[in-house]
Amino acid sequence: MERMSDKTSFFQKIKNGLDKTRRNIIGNVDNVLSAFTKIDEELFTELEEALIMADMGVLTSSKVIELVKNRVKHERVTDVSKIKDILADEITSVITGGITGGDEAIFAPVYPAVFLIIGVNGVGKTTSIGKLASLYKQTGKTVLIAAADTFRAAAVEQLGIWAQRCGVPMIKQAAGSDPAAVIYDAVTSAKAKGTDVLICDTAGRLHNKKNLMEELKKIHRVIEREYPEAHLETLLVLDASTGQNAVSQAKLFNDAADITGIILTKLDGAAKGGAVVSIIDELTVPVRFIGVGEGIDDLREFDPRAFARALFNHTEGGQV
Ligand SMILES: Nc1nc2c(ncn2[C@@H]2O[C@H](COP(=O)(O)OP(=O)(O)OP(=O)(O)O)[C@@H](O)[C@H]2O)c(=O)[nH]1
Ligand SMILES: [Mg+2]
Repeated sequence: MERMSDKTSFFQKIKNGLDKTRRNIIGNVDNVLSAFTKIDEELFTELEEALIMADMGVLTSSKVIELVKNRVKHERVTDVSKIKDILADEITSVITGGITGGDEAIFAPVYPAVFLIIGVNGVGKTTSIGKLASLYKQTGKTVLIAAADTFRAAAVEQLGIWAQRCGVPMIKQAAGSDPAAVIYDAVTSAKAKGTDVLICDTAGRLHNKKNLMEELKKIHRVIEREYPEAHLETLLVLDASTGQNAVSQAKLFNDAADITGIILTKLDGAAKGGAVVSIIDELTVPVRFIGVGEGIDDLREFDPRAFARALFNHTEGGQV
């Protein structure tokens, strides 16, 4: 459905977006490698620190270095200059590990589907919903949006603008009303119309964290009770530019909601993009979509192989 040039330009956006991250990772690694003439334990210790400095997280950095060490031992590598390629290889294997990827079909395991979009304030939930609505509409699916962030009046308005821009309907109620009631209305409407994808916005901030988590649980229960035949995806939005904070947020939200996937936003210009590697490695749920800008077309399905190619500045095109 997409033209090759669209894919290539999106790939280019990812590559450009990962520029700072790449310089951060490769720069740190180059600094270490240039200080060594032979491969020893100290080199590996410093390499591990370089990855941690690039926000790759302690667990993931240590895992990557173990993989590199094994390769070096197995292949009897003695040349320091070979380490960089091996490192890129092993980071790639962590990024692509366990995820098949490369599937051209747009993500939605079963229709009708409900996407519940959650995450802390400002990460890009509402914007991602606009982009998702457009993406599904372009593939011929019917989409309905639910404005269940009733905490701020402006939130409903902002989502309304996206709905209009995509030409999809939106269910809303007055600001301050019960978000679960909005969801109930939206489910009723989706069932009546036979909508393929219902996408629900939620608040990122309430009076306190406990309230927020309780509200998400309530919304979850309403969808499960009222629409058991729909495939429910709870997608957590994480801002890639916040580095390891994003990993902590995921752990926090996972306690309250059964997260089934991640939407990673703001990969354009994220200096702390090394965290993406640890998000993929440490979280048990897959990254489903990535955002690389504020425009309506700046969200795509995540393709781990293409992402790894973009990270290491390889030139081939491909869907990311
Ligand atoms: N550069 C860039 N900006 C983005 C991306 N996604 C979202 N944004 C911007 O991030 C800001 C916050 O986005 P929202 O979609 O309002 O975030 P939210 O999670 O809905 O925020 P709350 O409703 O306050 O919880 C906006 O200025 C968006 O344009 C992205 O992929 N790249
Ligand atoms: Mg919002």
